[in-house]
This record gives sequence, structure tokens and C-alpha cells, in this order.
Amino acid sequence: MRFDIVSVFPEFFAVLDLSLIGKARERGILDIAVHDLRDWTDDPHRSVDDTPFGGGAGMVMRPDVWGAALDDTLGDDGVLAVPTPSGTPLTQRMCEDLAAAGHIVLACGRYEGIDARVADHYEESGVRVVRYSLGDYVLNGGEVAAVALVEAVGRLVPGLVGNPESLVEESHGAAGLLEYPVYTRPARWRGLDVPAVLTSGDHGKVARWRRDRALEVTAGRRPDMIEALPAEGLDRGDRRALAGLGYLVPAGAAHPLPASAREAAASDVPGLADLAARTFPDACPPGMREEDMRAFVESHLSREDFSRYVDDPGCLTMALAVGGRILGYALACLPPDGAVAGAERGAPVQAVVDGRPRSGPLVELSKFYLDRRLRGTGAAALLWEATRSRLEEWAAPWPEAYVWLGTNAANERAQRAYRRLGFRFQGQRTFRVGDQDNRDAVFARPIRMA
Ligand code: J9Q
Repeated sequence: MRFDIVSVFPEFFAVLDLSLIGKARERGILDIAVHDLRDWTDDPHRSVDDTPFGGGAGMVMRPDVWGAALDDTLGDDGVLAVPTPSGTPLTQRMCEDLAAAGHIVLACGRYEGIDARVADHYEESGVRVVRYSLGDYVLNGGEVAAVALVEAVGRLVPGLVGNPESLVEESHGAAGLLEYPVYTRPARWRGLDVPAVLTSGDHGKVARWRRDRALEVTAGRRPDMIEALPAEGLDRGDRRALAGLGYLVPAGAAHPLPASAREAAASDVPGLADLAARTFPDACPPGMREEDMRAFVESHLSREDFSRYVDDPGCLTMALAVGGRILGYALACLPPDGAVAGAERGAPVQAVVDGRPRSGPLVELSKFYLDRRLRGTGAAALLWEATRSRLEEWAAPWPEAYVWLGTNAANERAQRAYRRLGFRFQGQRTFRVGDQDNRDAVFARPIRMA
């Protein structure tokens, strides 16, 4: 691999004699030539710049001097790489692509930049031109950015990095995630302990912990990278971790989507009613008649109904938005005097959970629905925790407040989900839809748990 670097500060590139890059040059793996741009001037002052046409501050680098330098260095195989703050942000992908070229010429500008015709001219003559930036901040010239490119591209040349495994495993590689945090001895330093899982000897747990931390760090610092993760590369553990970080992967989605559960607003009403109409039949027993279900939706789950729920201070309406669409909702009825909600619907007034009898109010969780595409994604825990947290605020005066719900006795999947959320079976009730009595299982749990 050959690099030609053209700059008015050739001494700057002494750093490329050091470390792995320096070793690779000694071993003949990298051939790096540094040139002084002034060697292509023909005036006694060796001037490389001039004032800008159109006026303005600073100086512009002359096209004639750059043309002479690049004609001599590009040859018939050079790719022209131009560091500039107006270039494309340099990525690992671009570096991998450049590593496939055998010869790169770096044109380091100073002052206000190089006359724009230079890069345009070489591009028009069929030279591959890559204008790149290191990020949205301003340097005094392209030299630092040139060193960065030589190191990032150079280390991809076979034989340069001693352990090729470290090329595969690292940031921005196959995983598409930032690195998990790393630790070494001592196990305790300034009162800070190394996470216990790393000294447990359980390799499976270590791998899971590292993957969870990588997802967490990436979600916090680079949410754009989370939203670019291909869904097919995410296992159950990844999906659970992502749900805890506010990202869900609905069935059929190509990537994780940002998810948030919040109190519903008037503008959510159409989305809530649409979702309610398509999810209500999911929770019904198999024998139920179409028209009874339709009538129930029309009389309890219309837009007008949701408008009332959203405005009613005795109702808590929660919406789960996933990628901006409402894919889940919960409706809780708050008893007016801190007593019992839904007594006429079979509320378990004597509810006991794990030996703790209810002594505060009994809230009814009358609706808790998710779009089918969210089954098994961790969405239920996300929606429930947001709902629970609102209920906890509401029930602050009553530390032993409970919440109850009824769900179809034949719906094992729903009952398993409620058990996972801390609800415990209390008994049965009958629930009428149309002219049919349905068996419901009744569950309850404290709003607050130890
Ligand atoms: C050449 N500011 O800044 C950020 N990435 C590249 C640059 C840059 C600059 C001036 C000249 C490159």
C-alpha cells in the first residue's frame, strides 16, 4: 500500500515513523512518501496561496501549484483523498473501501482551503476523489485528518496488525455497536469494584453482560446506531435489553424502533380507537360471535369513548408509541374516594398477594392491549411499568393500594404475561359480551412492591 502526502508542513508527519505504522514502513508493508507542496512552486517566495475571488477573509491555495504536485504524485492509479470540513464524515466502511485501493494521495489544505477547481478537475479526468471530514469541528488544516486516514486505512492492510482477531471484534465492526467497558487489576480501585460477573468465571454470563453493556452504551451515546441494527441479528437477550433501553423490535420490523409509554393526549384518540378495534378480538374466547365483538367495540372503544377516557380525571389512559405509531394502550379506572373501582364487575375486594392484604384503594386495570406484532418483545413490561409508575404517584397517600384486572380464563398467554408483571390469581368472574357469559380469571397485585 502506497500513500503520498502533500502538505506545507511535511515535518508534521514524523508521527508516522512511530508505533505500528512505523514498523510496517520498516517491514515494507506500507510505503509512505511525504512531500512539501512548496517544491512545486516556481517563484522566489515559494508562494502557495492567494486572495479569494469575491472577497472575504483568509487565503485560498493556488490551483496551479496543486495541479503540478498532483500531476506528479497521482500517477495512473492514485485515489485523491482531500481532508476538508465540508467532506463526508469518514467511516470504517469508507476506510475498508480505501484499503482496497493500492495508492492514495492526500492533499492537505491550509488557510481557507484549496481552489475548488483542483478536485473537480481530477474528478473530471477520471481520478477517484474522496472529500472527507473527521467530524463537525474545525482544524487549522488537513494534516491531522491525513494522519487519521493513514492510520485507519493502513491498519487494515494484511499483516500490519499483529492479531487479526482484534480487527474483527472492534468498534464499528460486524456488531454495529460501541464497545463494552473493560477492566483490569486491581479488582478494587479508589473504592470502585470491577463488576462481579467478570470475576465469576461464568463465560455465558460474561458474554451476555458485555452485550447488554454494549447495547446500553450505544443507546446512550449513539441512538442512530441502535436504529440501524438489523433485526435478524438480535437474539432474545438483545431484545430484552433493548426494551429496557426504550427500543422495541415489532414482528416484521427491519430495525429496533424507539418506544415510549406515556399518558395519552387528545391527539392520540384516533390511534387508540384503531388499535382497540383490532386488538379487542385477540382477547376474546374462540367461540365469540363477530357481531357481538363489533358491538362491544362500538359501545366501549369508539373515538368518542376514548375522548371521554382521556378527559376523565377518574381514568388513566396510557399510550405506547413505537416508531411514532400507537401500538399499545392501557386504561385504568381510579376509584373516586380511594375505595374500590369496578365492584359491579367483580373486583376482588378481599385481594391478598403473597400474604399482604389490600388496605388502600383498588384500581381496575380495565384495558391492557398490545398490537400482535409486539408479542414477546418486552412491550408489556414497558407499558406496565409506565402505567404502574403513574398509579404509584396517584396512590401516594395509600402505601397498600392494589390494582386488579379480569382476563379471559382460556387465554393462557395473557395470564402468563400478567403473572410475569407481578399479578396473582384471585378467583373468577363472569364477563358479558353481547348475550354470552364468559369466564374471566381475576388477578391483582399491589401497585408498589418491595
Ligand atoms: C482540512 N478543518 O476538519 C474536520 N475534519 C477535517 C477538517 C479539516 C479542516 C481544515 C482543513 C480538513
